[in-house]
Amino acid sequence: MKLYYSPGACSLADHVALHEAGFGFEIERVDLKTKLTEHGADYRAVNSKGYVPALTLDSGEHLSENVAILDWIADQRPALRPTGPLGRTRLLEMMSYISGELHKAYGPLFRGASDEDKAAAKAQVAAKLAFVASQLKGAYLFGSEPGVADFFLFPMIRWAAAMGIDTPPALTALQARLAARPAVQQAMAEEGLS
Ligand SMILES: N[C@@H](CCC(=O)N[C@@H](CS)C(=O)NCC(=O)O)C(=O)O
Repeated sequence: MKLYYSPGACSLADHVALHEAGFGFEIERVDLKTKLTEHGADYRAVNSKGYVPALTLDSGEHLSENVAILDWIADQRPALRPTGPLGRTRLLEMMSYISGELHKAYGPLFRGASDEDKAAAKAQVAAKLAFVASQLKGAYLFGSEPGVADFFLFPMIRWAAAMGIDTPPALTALQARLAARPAVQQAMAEEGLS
């Protein structure tokens, strides 16, 4: 199995999740500007959308989209998702929000947007982080143990801190708890972030 990533990008969520799940896997860095991997291969042959993450399974099939990859990991390791009859549905509900609303709201902050547009984007991100914080069911999103939805949040809370965006204390605390976990530290070290 191989994860294609860019240091500190949203692919960090999948990197953490794979370590938390206890999988053995390789990683290959992608240059998001040239779309070449660290071995000089054309990343578009793996993911024609050109963005990270992508996960190549042992079968040779490629998965893309954080929601799909994280859901697949949780399917292999159900301890990483909420329980109960609506457990998977609640997980997809939260991860769809993180992907389609929170992640998307960062868009102008990663592009050459005007100062006005960047300020508006920061306010949008802060509001969406506040909504996510209001959904915590304990120390983590779905209770006292972390799961794939928390790992999805991890890079986004890091970006908020780096960009000086207001982050609810509950999410800052969640981030600190995740950062102390060996799987997170391993993923960070492998991406050259620590
Ligand atoms: N919907 C995609 C979005 C992935 C995405 O936006 N990845 C960013 C890094 S966080 C990227 O690779 N951007 C480079 C590009 O779009 O060219 C997902 O959730 O997997």
